[in-house]
Amino acid sequence: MIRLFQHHYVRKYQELDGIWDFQPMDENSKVEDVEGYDYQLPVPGCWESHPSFANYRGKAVYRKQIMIKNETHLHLVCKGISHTAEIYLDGSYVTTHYNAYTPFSHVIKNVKAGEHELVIMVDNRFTDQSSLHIPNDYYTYGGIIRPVAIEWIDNVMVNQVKSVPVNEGESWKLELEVDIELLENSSDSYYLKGKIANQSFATDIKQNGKSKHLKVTHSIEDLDVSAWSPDNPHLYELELQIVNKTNEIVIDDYIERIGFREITTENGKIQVNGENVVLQGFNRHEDHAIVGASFPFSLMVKDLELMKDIGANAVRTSHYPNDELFLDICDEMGLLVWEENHARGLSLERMQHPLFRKQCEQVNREMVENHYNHPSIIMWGILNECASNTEQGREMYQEQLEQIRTLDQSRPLTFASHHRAAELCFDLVDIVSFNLYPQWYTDEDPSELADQARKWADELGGKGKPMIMSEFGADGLYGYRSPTAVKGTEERQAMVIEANLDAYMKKDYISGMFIWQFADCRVTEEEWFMTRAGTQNNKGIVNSYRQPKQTYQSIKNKWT
Ligand code: ADA
Repeated sequence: MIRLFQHHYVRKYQELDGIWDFQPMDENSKVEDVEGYDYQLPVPGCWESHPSFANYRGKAVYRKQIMIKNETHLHLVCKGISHTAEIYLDGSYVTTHYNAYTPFSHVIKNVKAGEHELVIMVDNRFTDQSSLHIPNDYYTYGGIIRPVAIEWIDNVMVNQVKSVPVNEGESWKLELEVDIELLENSSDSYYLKGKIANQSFATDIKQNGKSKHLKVTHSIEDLDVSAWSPDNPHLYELELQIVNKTNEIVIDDYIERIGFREITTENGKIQVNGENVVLQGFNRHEDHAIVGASFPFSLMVKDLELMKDIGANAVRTSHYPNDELFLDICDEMGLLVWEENHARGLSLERMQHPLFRKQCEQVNREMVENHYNHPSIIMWGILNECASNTEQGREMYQEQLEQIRTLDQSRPLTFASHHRAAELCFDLVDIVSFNLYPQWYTDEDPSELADQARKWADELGGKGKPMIMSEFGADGLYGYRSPTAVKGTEERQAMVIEANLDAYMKKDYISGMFIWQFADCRVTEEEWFMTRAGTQNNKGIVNSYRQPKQTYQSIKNKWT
């Protein structure tokens, strides 16, 4: 399932969920060298779910036959392939994409009627071409982990939509920026027709010389709509159509769901529609013992239902952009989302990887452009625990924050820091966030440490800005119970989390707290097995099958 609602009524599309042919490949071989396909694997899915590939790190090919009834331009939409994809149609190279966690698409022009062979080569190795997927405290799975779809496109398509809701007192305004792509030169002219709530509009699409991308901006005023909020997450369907002026035929359409809300950070607090909110939630990896990083809809809902049951109102997509379906559910359930770009714990040396800047630029762009319209996303985060304590690191933080600000001026920005007094980048963001683990990695008192963190924030460029405790928690090995409450027991985990929550929930200057972490997750064996019992990060409040640990109930008692 690609979205939670019908994304097109006019544009024909087909999701390619199903069984694909699969074959692992030798490191040095090429797609054309593959002689036969011995396996069949589900798409979407991680190859680790198959008994023969539970631990496979390498290259592999997926193959699917597709049927095209009439010649068309084919828009191939991939929501996430882990971590590098090389795509071929009928043996011809189409495109390459790096990064497991961002969607991408590609138009293949003039695909003839008949049967075609779609082949996707997938690589999850940690090579020198990868600056963000490295051995880490989470697992880089392999495979086509999120849905793939093909769409039939005429000569013009809606490529992207950016919508910004603006509160005008009695009513709302929706500012739209629509990117339209012309695939062929044609003498036809078009207009854009739209509909939302009680309003319809039509506006000209001005062609400008040879440009293939046309921007249409339009404001829809006086919208009589109910605001989106965590308690009442009202959503409205925005329907856009491209119409041929000569014959009034609708050539393409695009449906998006809009929630009317504004996010601000004033007086040291975070507001949703002017009302202060305190975020209480979880850091969540897209990881599950059975499905790895490839979540079916029902398991996404399950995670969010568990979070709501505990009394959470927020989730941080640590440490990468999530599947859009998850965001659709958050929109519908009223969860507040901190969506984060992809990076965890990169030293300055790692940030100086020759491809780091380029690969981050791409993740940031693909994250913001594709997820722009989700009302649930209330802030963007970047570069978790990287080298924001160095001058060279600061330059890269600045560059990325500026990039995101250019793409989106409607949301506050943050990053999670563990550098304490050595932090150099708090002046660059709207919200300051601390990853500190009192009572776990240190013996510090959570209340005193929070006060100290507020002082660091104030002294280091974060004065007057909202502050979030973005990570705290403790290991709790599921089922390990002991009256000694030694580190690693469920008892100890519950004590640590309680002590942290008791401190943070009393502090007026804390605008959010995110427990590390929602569920246990697999970590990469290389470099991590020695510090992670069972090659897992065991700080989940539920285990990797979502069975609750002791701490579940104690958090729930505090949050509900
Ligand atoms: C860090 C990091 C997390 C995780 C955590 C831990 O703060 O951001 O990804 O590794 O520590 O469990 O130690």
